[in-house]
Amino acid sequence: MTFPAMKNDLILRAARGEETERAPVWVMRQAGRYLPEFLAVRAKHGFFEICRTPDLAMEVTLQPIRRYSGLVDAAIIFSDILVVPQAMGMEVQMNPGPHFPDPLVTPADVEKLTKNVDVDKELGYVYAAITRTRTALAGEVPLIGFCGAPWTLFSYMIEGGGSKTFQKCKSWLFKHPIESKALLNRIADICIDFLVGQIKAGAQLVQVFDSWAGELTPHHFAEFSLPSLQRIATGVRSKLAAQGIPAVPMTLFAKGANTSLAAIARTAGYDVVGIDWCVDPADARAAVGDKVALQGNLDPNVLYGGREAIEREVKRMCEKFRDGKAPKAWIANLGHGITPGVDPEDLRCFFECMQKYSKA
Ligand code: 1CP
Repeated sequence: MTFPAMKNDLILRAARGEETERAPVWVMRQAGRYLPEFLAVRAKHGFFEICRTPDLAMEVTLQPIRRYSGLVDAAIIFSDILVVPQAMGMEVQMNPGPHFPDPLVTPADVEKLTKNVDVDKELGYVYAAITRTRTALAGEVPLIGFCGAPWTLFSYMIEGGGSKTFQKCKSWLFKHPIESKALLNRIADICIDFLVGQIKAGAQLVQVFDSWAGELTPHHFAEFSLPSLQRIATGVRSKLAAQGIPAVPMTLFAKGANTSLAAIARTAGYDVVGIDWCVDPADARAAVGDKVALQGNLDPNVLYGGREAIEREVKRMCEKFRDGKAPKAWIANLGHGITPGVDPEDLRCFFECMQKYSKA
């Protein structure tokens, strides 16, 4: 497949560890609920209908790129991490949060999952959206593909939706560790094929979201999440190599796993490590060393603090990431997804402040 030449590859250079003339910036969940133009599309279409209709997914992916043209350095394909459990045969509704009518209750329920999932067939609609969107982007910014981490997907598949306590999925880890690990690996294998398919379709960087990593003790993170994250990084790279396809940078965002950053950088095998706002960028850099780029980490709630606060906090963040002698490969972002109530013009202020303060 050939695509238009890139006019802005800042994020790809930073992801490969290069210090860039200014920090590239994008925002997790940038295509979504805080944007009136997204809500207008959403009023007419179901959530998964948008995901499954390449033209709609493309339109929503491009919305923040159009609105913030010249200020944002990457697009992320519109989809959801929960398309993987769907591909494995589970029903997922969005009303308004994710709901699984028939979650996995005991390890025997794993039998209900589809055996030998044909990932390319089940999720080919994501690939179609990626190819179309990358073409429409015309090289303006790179396109990011993504999937959920096995631990985070495991939690949804067992809890049946979002959770505050994670009681059900954690009791699996204690009572059924062997079956849990088998399921985590099974999810990882789907993620590998899914990410390889996204890369073949045109994704130029891929991110794995382990949104609930911070719910685990560091030793449980090391035992149950990290091995499946490593499996994904290794599996994607070896499958690409076997097919003669050039590798793309891989990002891991393990939210809340701040005491595991050193282990992540040492063993997980990702090029970029995302961090949330609860860790100081200088401490994160000390933990990860000089082999990876960092991504993050403004508290998303700063976007509710008014423009003076936004400017002050962006300036502080830029100083922290670009301070001292440490390597400075850095992709600016929030420390988690942008939330529905943010005024899009306040997000513009965030992007403008980044232009002002992030020059090397
Ligand atoms: O009705 C609606 O419009 C639903 C809102 C919505 C949107 C806009 C959901 C439901 N998902 C999305 C899109 C989405 N989800 C993207 C699109 C690309 C982007 O702009 O970034 C991405 C990357 C995701 C990833 C995602 N989904 C994560 C990982 C990132 C994170 O924020 O931690 C998670 C945990 C989900 C599950 C999910 N899907 C939707 C919601 C509301 C949730 C979270 C629910 C919960 O708190 O458990």
